[in-house]
Amino acid sequence: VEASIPKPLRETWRKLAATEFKGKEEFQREVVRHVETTLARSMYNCDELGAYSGAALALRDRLVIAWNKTQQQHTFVDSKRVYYLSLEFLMGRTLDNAMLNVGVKQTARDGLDELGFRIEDVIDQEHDAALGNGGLGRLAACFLDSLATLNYPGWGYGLRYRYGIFKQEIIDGHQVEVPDYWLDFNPWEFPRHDIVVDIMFYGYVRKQIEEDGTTRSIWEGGEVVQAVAYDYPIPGFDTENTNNLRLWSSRPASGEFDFQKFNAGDYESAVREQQRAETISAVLYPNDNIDAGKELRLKQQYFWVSASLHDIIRRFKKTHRPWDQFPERVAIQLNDTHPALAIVELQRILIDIEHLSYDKAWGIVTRTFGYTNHTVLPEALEKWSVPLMQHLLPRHMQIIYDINLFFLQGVEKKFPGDRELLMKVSIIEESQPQSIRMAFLAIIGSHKVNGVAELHSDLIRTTIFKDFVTVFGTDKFINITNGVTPRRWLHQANPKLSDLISEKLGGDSFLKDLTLLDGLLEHLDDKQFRKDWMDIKYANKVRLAKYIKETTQIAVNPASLFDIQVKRIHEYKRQQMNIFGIIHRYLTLKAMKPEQRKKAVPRVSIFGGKAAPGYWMAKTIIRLITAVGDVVNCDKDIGDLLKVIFIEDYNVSKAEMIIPASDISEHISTAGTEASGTSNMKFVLNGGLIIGTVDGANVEIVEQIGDEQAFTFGHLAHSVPELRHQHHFAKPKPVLDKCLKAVFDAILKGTFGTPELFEPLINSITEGGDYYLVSDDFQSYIDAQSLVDELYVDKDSWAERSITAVAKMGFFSSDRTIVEYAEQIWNIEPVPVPRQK
Ligand code: GL7
Repeated sequence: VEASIPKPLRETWRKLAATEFKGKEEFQREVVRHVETTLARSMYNCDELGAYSGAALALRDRLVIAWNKTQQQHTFVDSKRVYYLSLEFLMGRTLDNAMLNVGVKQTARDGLDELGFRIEDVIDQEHDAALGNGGLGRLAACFLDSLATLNYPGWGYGLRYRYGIFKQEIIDGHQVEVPDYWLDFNPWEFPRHDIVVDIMFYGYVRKQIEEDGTTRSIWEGGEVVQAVAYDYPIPGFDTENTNNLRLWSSRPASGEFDFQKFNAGDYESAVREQQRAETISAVLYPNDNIDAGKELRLKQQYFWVSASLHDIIRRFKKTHRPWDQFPERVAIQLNDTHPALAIVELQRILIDIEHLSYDKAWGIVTRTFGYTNHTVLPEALEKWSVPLMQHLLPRHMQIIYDINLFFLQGVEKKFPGDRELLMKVSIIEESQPQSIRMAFLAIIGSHKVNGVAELHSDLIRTTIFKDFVTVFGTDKFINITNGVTPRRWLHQANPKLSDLISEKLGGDSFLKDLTLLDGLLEHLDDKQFRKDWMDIKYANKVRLAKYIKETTQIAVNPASLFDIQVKRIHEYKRQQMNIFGIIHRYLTLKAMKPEQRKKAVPRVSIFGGKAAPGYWMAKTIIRLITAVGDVVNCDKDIGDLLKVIFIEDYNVSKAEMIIPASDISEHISTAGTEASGTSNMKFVLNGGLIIGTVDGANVEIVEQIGDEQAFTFGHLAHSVPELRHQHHFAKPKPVLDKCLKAVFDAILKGTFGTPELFEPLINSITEGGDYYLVSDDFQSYIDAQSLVDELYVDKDSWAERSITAVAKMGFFSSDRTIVEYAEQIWNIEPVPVPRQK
């Protein structure tokens, strides 16, 4: 408040307030001004990167005005806000999306054109903000877009990693990781050097008796680092509302390095301490659905959670409300268990610093938090060792014990004598050493727990969290099915299709109410419309084919069926089954007579995705894909009938080009393993059909679009445990499916190079219990693929399926998802910012 300008002077400010550029000339003037002054370049020295920088800075000025207004409005209305805590925000590029959201892309296109630049080339200069691994991180980014578009007061809180997810290079068929330093020039971030929070680690806890006789815990003597805020404006689509994403960066508490040490000549150790602090936010852990349990990761979690909570509390305190109103002003969503320490940290602040009673504090905590579970995979469920927690955060360890004790006392009261239940729901696992089950902590500290698709939410209620349903009842465990933002994943990624849909529906309202897509069904029989629809698909395939040619030198025919699987490489996602299927196809084609081959449907199988650097089996899968490509792509018998492509360094901006080009995409995880999947939604929204298992959100997609529009196969989730059991105990081993056996024989014969490379992959199926049930699902997969070939021949009915599918995708907008979170968990209302005339 003391920083605000005195009332009599405010008129002057208002007169001088920054304004938004309105037309082309104003935009151009801003671009040139930024190129010449901010960047100190000129028309003799302005390449595409210069043009990108100028355009980004011009647009950024415009975003900032709306952003400031939004924050002022939210403070003025004093509405309840939601804070989305996520260790990952996989944002991708900003310029194109921001231009479309604020409605200035055409202005910018014309303006840049006259300055000598093609807007597509300018957009292409931007480095992806790749602060995430996969679906979980991209979901957070879609949620930010929907929160802003729907005018909800919602902030994201995360970490400003210096290195995002690594860049993947494929060298001699192997994945090689290269660091992703993305901060060189980043016009989208605003350092807030005035928003700094001290964060402590280690130290000890001391008990102190107060004058009134109560004892207090003092945590002290630890190592302090500083968190500095960096803000990113998040513009909504077709609204003034522009929200904030705040990312924390770490630095030494002193700001500089230790001058005493420096002066004493110990320069190296002074710098080392500085680096130690900076290391906390240096790098994103590159694991998707795998918990590695590293100390630095725990440090990251506490650093981020503590900084965010201090910031949230500071904002709340400005309103001078009593503490019990905190949950009416603040909702905090935990994106997976990564921020679960926030529960403990808020409890600590309330009792140790604000001196609330334990019970009163705990009531506030549990009314504030909601927890989203994103996986049932055992290897992904976070557990922290008790000794590590004790060492790093001694006071938090005490509070976790207290939370557990009071919780277990409540359980014991409700279920007297049930010792087994107590063991099963205890936050502390009696392992060697003991460990903290973070999911249990998150459940106990939240008022709602949600899964991310119907099947997944059912599974968590009946398997991993079933004992908590016994304790808390069913109402606490809800489902909110994931969604994707149609702005980025249709309008931005596939402008031609978006335009055609607008033309048919008489406007672009479907971009804010995706259920309007069902109006397309009226045009289903319109021959010209079908043709236009398929022409756009073809054009998108040409765009991708061109990219493939440029990057791999392999020519693919855009008239072929494009079959795409792009996602993180993981055994449970079963890229190995896809490549085995391709080998089967190859062997089948090779065995045909030339005239028979002519009838085959030409196919391009496209893969993309990163393997976690330490995930050796995933890397072996990549190796096999590239090895098969090397043989198949230059086999003269095969020609255009089959091509196998691995696209290097799959990321958000590549997804925007790849997804609109699919005829078929693969979502073939073992039933019960993929919590939701979100690329399945993106592909269908762009008119591609899916081949998939009865897993994750595939189930609801098929329910919505109709099973004629999808190719499902494989065993169901409820049969999986029994099948695994059979694999484990079967003696003698069951005979392999004969097609799969032929595939393995070909690999072991050396058809794709050194067989030893690939033996572990085969052994995990033939000897290792086939945990992901590749052998059980293979035949059914092959059959589904044959049906794909069969139906693809009739282009007209294919077009009908494609249009029908898109028309029924309205449910999968992340806008619908966010409204459900807002109503069922957060209890927040939209606060629109009045539009500028
Ligand atoms: C994931 C799930 O694996 C994925 O199915 C889901 O779509 C996504 C968003 O809810 O969350 N869980 C997870 O740990 N990661 C995911 O992508 C990394």
